[in-house]
Amino acid sequence: MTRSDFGSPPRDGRIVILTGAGISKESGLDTFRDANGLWSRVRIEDVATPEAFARDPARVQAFYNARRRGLREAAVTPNAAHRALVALEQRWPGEILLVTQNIDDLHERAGSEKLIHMHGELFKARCLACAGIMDWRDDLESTTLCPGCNSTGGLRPHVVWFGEMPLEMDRIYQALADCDLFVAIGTSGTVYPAAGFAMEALAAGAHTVELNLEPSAGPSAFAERRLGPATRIVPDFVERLLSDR
Ligand code: BV8
Repeated sequence: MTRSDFGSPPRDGRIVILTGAGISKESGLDTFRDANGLWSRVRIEDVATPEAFARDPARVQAFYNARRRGLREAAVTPNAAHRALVALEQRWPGEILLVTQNIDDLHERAGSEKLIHMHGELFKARCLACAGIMDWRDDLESTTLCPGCNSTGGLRPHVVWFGEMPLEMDRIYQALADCDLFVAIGTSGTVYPAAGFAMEALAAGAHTVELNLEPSAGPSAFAERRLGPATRIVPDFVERLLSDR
């Protein structure tokens, strides 16, 4: 298969999509670094590191319990951008992989199947005692019993904190090395290793596209940029990709 030198990928090209908090913003979930984002209200060091969990587990559990309750709210549903990515997965003839930094479940609720949650999932818990990973939609406390091993005090959110290894990195790097088109959607490009994926794809010869409300940080590895709210620019982009075939 020949890779396109620029512009959209060959008809049966391989696509890797990376999403961040911006794709869920219009579904009512907070981003992290926007004006009133999550990190403007709490410090990463207090709620999103293993050291924070060891120091004050109740505070960390409370932070994720509040976000889990928020994600359960009826008003929080997938939006047109999530749905456009499902249409692309279902109608694109080549391989496609959706990598999300988000821990919400909006991509799977929209119908995405070829999906990797590289930073874990808010509706999952992990037991430090038995390493079990289980679906979990309720609050977590230090007194919560692990249904797998009946121990207490060991259940944590199945979420990748700062300083921890993101999930399925080998599979992600292989997909980046093989892809013809890389699309980053709604991410500020400030958290590694995800922030380095565009450069990895570019180095592998892919066409790189950023769909964002504002341009992401740092030197750009993007050959193409489209700015606007995700619910408008993602459906437009997918429509153009599918009509160009
Ligand atoms: C790692 C889960 C080794 C938790 C998250 C010192 C010590 C240890 C590590 C480091 C260190 N210094 C640097 C590091 C690396 C560190 C890092 O990058 N730190 C940053 C702060 C500098 N990274 C790590 O620790 C990672 N692990 O390095 O392990 C390693 C190295 C290489 C290879 C393998 C292993 C682990 C990082 C994971 C941390 N966990 N999330 C939780 O969710 O609570 S990261 C957190 O930031 C979220 O997951 C989020 O997804 C991610 C990135 O944020 P964005 O999604 O981009 O959101 P943001 O608010 O920033 O931007 C929103 C964007 O949307 C904006 O561009 C905005 O314009 C746009 N937008 C807004 N509205 C809309 C919109 N776009 C479209 N439409 C709209 N309507």
